[in-house]
Amino acid sequence: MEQEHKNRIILIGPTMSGKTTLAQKITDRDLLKHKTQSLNLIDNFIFDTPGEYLEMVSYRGALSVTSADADIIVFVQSAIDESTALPPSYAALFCKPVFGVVTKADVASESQIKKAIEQLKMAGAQKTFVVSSVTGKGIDYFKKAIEKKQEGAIKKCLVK
Ligand SMILES: Nc1nc2c(ncn2[C@@H]2O[C@H](COP(=O)(O)OP(=O)(O)O)[C@@H](O)[C@H]2O)c(=O)[nH]1
Ligand SMILES: [Mg+2]
Repeated sequence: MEQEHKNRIILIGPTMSGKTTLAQKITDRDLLKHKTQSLNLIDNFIFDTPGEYLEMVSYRGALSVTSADADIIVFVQSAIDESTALPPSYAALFCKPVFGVVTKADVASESQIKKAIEQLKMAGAQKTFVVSSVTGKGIDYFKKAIEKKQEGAIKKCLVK
């Protein structure tokens, strides 16, 4: 029988996009304040990754390998970051549900948030969320979404 377990997520996004702070907020944990240097599995359900794994193309393989152990891929984009390191249609590589999270909503304008959502959609995120890890806005909604069973997970990648 297949073992029931809590969905595991992997946070993927550039350096400073707010991945570690988001993981901290979701788990109510005080994580180390220093920069994320390596892959961390937090509370056995969140993979926090260094931004370099995305930014440096030669490291991207590490994200693909780790994503095999995740149930949901989560792209993270800061609303106040003009650029994005997420390649167009990046989600297609994972063959799994891909969510997108816009962080830093507390310090962003409506148009910045809108642009960040667009960037996540361009990267292939199927569902998007807007949060602030400072005020807690949107965090509970996002937490509930990742706890849901991901039935009929996206299998588009299997179709040639
Ligand atoms: N205002 C605001 N700052 C945030 C938020 N999330 C993260 N930050 C700040 O953004 C910086 C980078 O966050 P961090 O979680 O280390 O990013 P990471 O490199 O993606 O792990 C830190 O100074 C955080 O305090 C947020 O929702 N709002
Ligand atoms: Mg980090």
